[in-house]
Amino acid sequence: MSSEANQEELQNGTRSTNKQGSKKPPKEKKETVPSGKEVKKETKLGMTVKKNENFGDWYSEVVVKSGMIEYYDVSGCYILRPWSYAIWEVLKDFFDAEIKKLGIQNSYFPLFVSEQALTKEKDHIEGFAPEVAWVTKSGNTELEVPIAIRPTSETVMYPVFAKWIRGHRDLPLRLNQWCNVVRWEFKHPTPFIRSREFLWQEGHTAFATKEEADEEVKIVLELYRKIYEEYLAVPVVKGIKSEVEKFAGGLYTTTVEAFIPNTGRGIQGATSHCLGQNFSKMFEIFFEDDKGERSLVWQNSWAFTTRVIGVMVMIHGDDKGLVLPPKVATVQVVIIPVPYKNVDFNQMLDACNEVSQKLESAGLRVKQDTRDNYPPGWKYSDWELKGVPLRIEIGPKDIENKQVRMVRRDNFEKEDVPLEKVAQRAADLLDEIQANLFKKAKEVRDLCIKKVFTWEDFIEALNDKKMVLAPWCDDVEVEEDVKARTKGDTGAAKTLCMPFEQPDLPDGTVCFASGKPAKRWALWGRSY
Ligand code: 86X
Repeated sequence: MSSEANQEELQNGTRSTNKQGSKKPPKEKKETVPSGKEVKKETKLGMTVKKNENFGDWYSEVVVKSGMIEYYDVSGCYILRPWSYAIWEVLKDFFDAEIKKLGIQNSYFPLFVSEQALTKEKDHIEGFAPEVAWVTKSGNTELEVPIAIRPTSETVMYPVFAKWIRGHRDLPLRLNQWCNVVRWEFKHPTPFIRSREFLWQEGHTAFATKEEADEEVKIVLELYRKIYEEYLAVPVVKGIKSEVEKFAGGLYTTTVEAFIPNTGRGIQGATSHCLGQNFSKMFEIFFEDDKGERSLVWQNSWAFTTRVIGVMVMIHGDDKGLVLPPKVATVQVVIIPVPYKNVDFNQMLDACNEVSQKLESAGLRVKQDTRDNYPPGWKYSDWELKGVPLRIEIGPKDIENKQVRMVRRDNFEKEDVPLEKVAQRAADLLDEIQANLFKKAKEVRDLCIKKVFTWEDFIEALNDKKMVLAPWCDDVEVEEDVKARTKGDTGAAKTLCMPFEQPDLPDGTVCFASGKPAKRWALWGRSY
């Protein structure tokens, strides 16, 4: 992977050799120089791995070289650099404004959980216990009692819910927090997709009635769909999790499921749970209704995490690097002057400034790359690597003709646009790029859903790296059985969800796995 030195160079623009245009630059390798010291050779700046040839390496390379991620010396932890953190901020701003409209308030609860609180609710914690990280020392002194770091905040928040909720006037109680959580995963870590520390929002709400809770679950899930489809241009399937796959502590779990065609794996995008009264029983969260009767509250919880960024990278990235949907791109348009030998560079800069101002006035996020120590071609590759949706080139001919050249990152189409139309055309092109990225991703995704009725066809589709939509009896034992029968080195198949949008299920249709009467269609697949 890229050396630290190179990342620094990308940032500071200090490199002057090794143009990206050169066909076969040296791969990173250690060399012994006469002094006997090992010297790390410069790593190539552009992408060296092809998405379809080695997807895992391609992903690692693209998140680092685009400037999204820096590696860190604690396994499973990554530095989110401005190039990725800004995407998180766009999504955060959107979601935060939406939940505030719903009457949900932000708050902040502590990072640490006492052992007593964490283990109060044993069934919920049981399977997760190995993932909990503990603080056991301060300096060299053992703590009297170890303190856990939150893997999720139910056990932090619900004891105080019990304290705050007395009567029906205290309801609904609807809180959210933006924070980090730590889960000491042992599966292979992947930036954004599976990390030991990640950022999320977690919403925790309490209602007097199940109907209110049900309603909120749906509304929040729709916000998650919008994050994926309208911001990240990633198609998702909305649905409900099976008994096996739902959050065990809750009543039911709804989900948005994405799919990564290169690996043939589904990936849980975000979840919105109705917890029912399970947690209110355990944490004794009662309220007195208007008739003076004591009842348990109905609760929900819901979250989306920095994983969304990884899904977006996997879906849209290509052999040249990152491809950012305009709605989340920090820089939507990059302007690059294309000077020729005898041309006054200041005149070029004036032209760039003029275009930049037009675009900024139209509300677009613009960057001028006027570094004079890189040739234009090098800059093109650099911004392609970083995924900027639209490039504007301005050369002497363009200035003469009162026009600019626009080049799309999604399909590399070029067009010349008259100066007086730049703002409108750039805005329109960004909309087209956003729409096109979603359309292309959805076409590919739709081709990855195979509808089957029999076990043979199910296995065939699965081995063909597809998701499988199959009529199912919805029995827990049958899902466990399918898992057991598909267990291999690529991982077992499970239900991703039962889509809300269900195809017709004619009377007499039987389950693909058990032959029992089918109750509904379920979407199956291998998954992350
Ligand atoms: C499940 C459930 C739920 C609030 C959400 O999905 C939305 C936001 N929480 C989270 N879950 C755990 O409960 C859990 C608990 C422990 Cl102790 C752990 F180490 C890991 C966990 N992972 C997931």
